Amino acid sequence: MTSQNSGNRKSRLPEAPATRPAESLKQDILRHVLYSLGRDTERPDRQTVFRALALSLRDRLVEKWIASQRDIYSRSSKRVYYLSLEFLPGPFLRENLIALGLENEAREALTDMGFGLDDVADEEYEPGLGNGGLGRLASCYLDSMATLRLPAYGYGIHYAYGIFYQLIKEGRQVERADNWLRGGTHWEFERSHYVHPVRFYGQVREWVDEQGRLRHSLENATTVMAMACDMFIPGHKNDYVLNMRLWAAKTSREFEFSFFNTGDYIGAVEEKIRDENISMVLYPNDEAPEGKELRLKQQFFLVSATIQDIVRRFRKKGIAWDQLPRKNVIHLNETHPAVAIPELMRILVDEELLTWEEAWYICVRTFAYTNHTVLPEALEVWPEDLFRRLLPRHLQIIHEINRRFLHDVRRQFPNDPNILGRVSLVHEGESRWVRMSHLAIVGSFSVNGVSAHHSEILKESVFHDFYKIFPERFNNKTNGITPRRWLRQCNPTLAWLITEHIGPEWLTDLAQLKKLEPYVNSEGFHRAWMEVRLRNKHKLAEYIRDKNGITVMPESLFDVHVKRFHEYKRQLLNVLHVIALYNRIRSSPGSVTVPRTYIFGGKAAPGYYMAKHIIRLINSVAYTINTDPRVGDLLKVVFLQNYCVTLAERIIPATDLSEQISTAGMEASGTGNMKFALNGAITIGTHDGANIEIMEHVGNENLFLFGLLSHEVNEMRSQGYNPRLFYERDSELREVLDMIAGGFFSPSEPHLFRDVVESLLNHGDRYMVLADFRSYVYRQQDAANAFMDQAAWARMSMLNTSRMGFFSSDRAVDEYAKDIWGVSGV
Ligand code: GL7
Repeated sequence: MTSQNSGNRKSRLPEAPATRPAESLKQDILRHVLYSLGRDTERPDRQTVFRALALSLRDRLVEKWIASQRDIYSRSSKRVYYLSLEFLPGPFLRENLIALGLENEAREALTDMGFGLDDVADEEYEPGLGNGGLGRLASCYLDSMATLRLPAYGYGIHYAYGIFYQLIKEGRQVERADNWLRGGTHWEFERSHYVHPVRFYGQVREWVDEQGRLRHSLENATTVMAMACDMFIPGHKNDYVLNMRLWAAKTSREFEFSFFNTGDYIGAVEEKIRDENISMVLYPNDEAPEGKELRLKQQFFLVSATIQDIVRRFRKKGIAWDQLPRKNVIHLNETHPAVAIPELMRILVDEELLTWEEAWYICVRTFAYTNHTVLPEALEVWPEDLFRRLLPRHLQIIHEINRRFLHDVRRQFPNDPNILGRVSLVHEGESRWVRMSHLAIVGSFSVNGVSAHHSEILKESVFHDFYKIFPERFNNKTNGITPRRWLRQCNPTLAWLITEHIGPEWLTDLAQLKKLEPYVNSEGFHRAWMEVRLRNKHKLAEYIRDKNGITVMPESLFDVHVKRFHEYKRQLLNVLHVIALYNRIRSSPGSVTVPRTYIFGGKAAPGYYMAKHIIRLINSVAYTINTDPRVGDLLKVVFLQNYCVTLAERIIPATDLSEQISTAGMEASGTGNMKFALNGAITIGTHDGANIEIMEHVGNENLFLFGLLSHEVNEMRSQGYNPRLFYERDSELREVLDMIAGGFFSPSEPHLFRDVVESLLNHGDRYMVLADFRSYVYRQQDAANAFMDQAAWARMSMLNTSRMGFFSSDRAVDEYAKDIWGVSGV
């Protein structure tokens, strides 16, 4: 239908637009197929169609982004800069279509061209520019900042290689490089003329200028250029788009005339390669920094380029420096970008010639810091020598910050001389280390943890001294997740069912899910709810059959443990229980009545021996159980390789039981726990991180908590925890451990897993696996019993979803905006 043939019907029908949105989208796709991708429009392949669709959406995003930037500028709003070494956005296509309100149009346009939207969307390869929860949180927050129309910018690094691709080969994790840029990028704009110099190494020159001032400058520095790559993050149907700016390293040589004059061509090219290495690869260590020079370089690279961008924008305003904190807030996502504090000091003191006091006044009103972990090995420190070599001026500035800080602390606590050593920014012992968390706390006006429980632990133990010094800085911001991706997009049929009953407002006001509660007693709603969930399980079962060749029963209890592999997350505790169930099935076949499908997924840091070994153990156990004819359909164990955002989107909507079983006091918050509960899975978990708040919201009767509380963990440790006692007292546990140690699951290498058992029995069981085993087994039995009553289970599931409104990242970001950043929507 075109607008010309409307004739005299025109008066009766609403005016049709010149072209329908679906038609105009189709024209754009075809135009990009031809002119941007250089392909024949007659028979484009699916990948080409995906790219052309992405480019068509980018066109729409950039228009809205320009308009949003103009809005921010004309209102002279205070800006938020969110600095993070990691972002884990996941695939963009579906999310952008939903945000732009173009899903149906895209489906129609593609159908017209002979393609299905789902197939085309599956062509997208996600950028894995983060390790896990911390990076994914940053992306959820950008989504919410855009939806709340905040004047915000995300800043990160454009790694050429993201988190490795995980293969499971013969039960073992094998890492492959993740060449996410292989197919080109379709969402971003590379700003090749938009670069900032970043300077490392060299020596500090001290000199006195004509006005008699002591000046510092860096001589013989190495310069690398940071090039901006911009990706757009749209708010939900609000025409507002913000920018995630990722810096890619480029050699400065190409920007210097001298490049052409050096005789040493190959030498120059080698230098180029070395410089551009800075943004080559994301470090794959979750919660345990590697301490490599290149990593510190990456941190400074992000910080220096970003601060230059911030300062450039601020200068355009032509207002005094002391207004900087009134117009800007810089948020540090963990300590990774904390070198921003001495970098801003350096610019203000060395380049802008402010006094130290003036500069410091500005700094501590500009920075805010979020802590995401209390694991001692994850608290970031750098050897002072390395710092001195790479960032000599910054180390001097850190020393001066420390000197003044310790001077104040000495005055505040004259009777506690030991406090100085404890809070110093530099750890002094046999070797000297710069403590990044201390720098971040001293240089920020706000320090927050990521769940109520975690924030208390920060105040009571990890940062207790700092809490005494700066009590007003400490606060909590419980994490949240975006309901657009983690319900609407990943579980469209459930989302549709919800919208059908309570309208679509929940998408931007998740507390509205409460309105589902009256339906909890409606039989029709029950049925529909469980049908959707079962359909999701069927789809996952198909995926498992395709990928792993294992047939699982969709009606069985899907018990899911997906997240990074780390001993504190206790995948080992889970597998001990799996083995216990297996033994029960073997010894008394009638004793296990609820068939279960165990699904594991997650990556281990490539150098983390025990985490990788546990992956191997799980795969060995899976093989033994899945091939044992006595087990049949009662028990299946599946390890899905390469857990990532895309895979999470498949698994979460199909989960019945969500495993959140970290040692109490060790998981700062968790966000996977929220994604599962929002989609109607029931949690089995410990009293840790955000599990506690989930329990407070969904009700103790709608999840299964177990195990030691964090103060009990500490008490047990300080009284001398003896894991052997649990082994000796519990015959079921003993049998399980003896089987592992005796090679039951590794008959060709009987000693293979002996060290796993030894870590529990002879090396202290740092993560209290044995102490929690029995209560975990009991709670698992409760879960199985509950699952037998499908109506009651459905009720629990619906109540979980309906009561998860608090865990929206919109709520979390709104709290950040009001309590910390002092900004509101434009
Ligand atoms: C983490 C915490 O471990 C996790 O509990 C939290 O939910 C997340 C986001 O706040 O941050 N800290 C951390 O270093 N990583 C996390 O996932 C990698």
